[in-house]
Order: sequence, then structure tokens, then C-alpha cells
Amino acid sequence: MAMDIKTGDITQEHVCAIVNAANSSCMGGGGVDGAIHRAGGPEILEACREIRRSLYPEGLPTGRAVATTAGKMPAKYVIHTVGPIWGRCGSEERCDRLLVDAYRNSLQEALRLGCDSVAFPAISTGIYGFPPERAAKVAYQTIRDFLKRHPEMEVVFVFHTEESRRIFEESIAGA
Ligand code: AR6
Repeated sequence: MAMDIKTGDITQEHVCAIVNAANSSCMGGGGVDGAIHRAGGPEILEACREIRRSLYPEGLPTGRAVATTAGKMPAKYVIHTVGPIWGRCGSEERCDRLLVDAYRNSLQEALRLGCDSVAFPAISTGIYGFPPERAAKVAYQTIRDFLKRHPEMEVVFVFHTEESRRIFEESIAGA
């Protein structure tokens, strides 16, 4: 199965699409979102504005995904998705389901774009507060299920720190 795990900066990944852990405004923010907009340049914000105007005037709903150019980054596209905010989903199970949606819809969008490689950050585990051990299991299972149906896709998980990578690897061990 083509799933790779790395530590580093997702903005530097040479893949067809990188996924952004955005918010529903789609207008940038902190964390990986800020890093992506900084590295890609203003073209990304311009494309996000157009998406808001034409498709999502009320904002991108949690769990959905949309693509823009990657601007100056090595990837071709950025797939913006909105992960759930831990503690604000109504229940923990609903937060899990919304995180599944974020991964699944991002993968679906990568397929639609004709991509054969996609890199993910650990969606929702930063500012949005999703427990990283729990998020790891959800992410891993969702990607594994997808790869069974689409073995041609290469998925890279990019962690920002060795510590977050270690938590992920320990959490999925035996899964
Ligand atoms: N490459 C890879 N991973 C990174 C990078 C990077 N350059 N920078 C940070 N991370 P977060 P969220 C990791 O907070 O929890 C933004 O303001 C980070 O260490 O970026 O989904 C948005 O606009 C963490 O493990 O995303 C939203 O408002 C992971 O990426 C909100 O934050 C996700 O952390 C979304 O929060």
C-alpha cells in the first residue's frame, strides 16, 4: 500500500496535491494554512476568493474540500479542507465522522484532479484541538480504506515535528 510517513514542511512536498487544514473562510490563517499561503503566494488567496464568490458564499462547510492552484510551491494543487473543531461537534463520534469526511473528500478531490499523489498534514490536531492519537486512527483507517479501492494513489503524511510523527506511528500500530 502506497502510504508514506515523513517529518518536515508540507509546502516543500513534490506531489500532485497538498492538503491544507483550512477554516471555513478559506482565507488563510495560522498553522499549516499560514505556511501554505506564505509559500504559495497571493495566487492561492485569489483563487480562494473566487471559490467563496462562486461556490461557497457562506464559507466551506466542515468536512468538505476544494482545490486551488499551489502557486509557487512544487505541488500543482492545494486541496483546502476544513477539519472539525474538537469539542464543537455535538459529540466525539460526530467529530470523528467529520474528520473522516475531510480526508475522504480531499482524496476524492485529488482523484477528480487526476492526481496520483497527495500529501496530508495532521488535520485538526493543531489549533482545532483534536486529540492526535484519536485523529491518527481516524486518518489512517480512512486512507487505508481509500487505498484499497485506489491502489494507484500515493499518499504522504507530513508531520511538522518528530513528536507528532511518533504519536501517529504509535497510535496506528496494530490498527
Ligand atoms: N507542514 C506540515 N505540518 C504542519 C506545518 C507545515 N508547514 N505547519 C503546521 N503543521 P493546524 P488545524 C502541523 O493548527 O488544527 C489555521 O489557523 C501542525 O503542527 O495548522 O486543522 C486554519 O486557518 C499540526 O500538527 O490545523 C484554521 O483556522 C497540523 O499541522 C485552523 O488553524 C495541523 O495544525 C485549523 O486548525
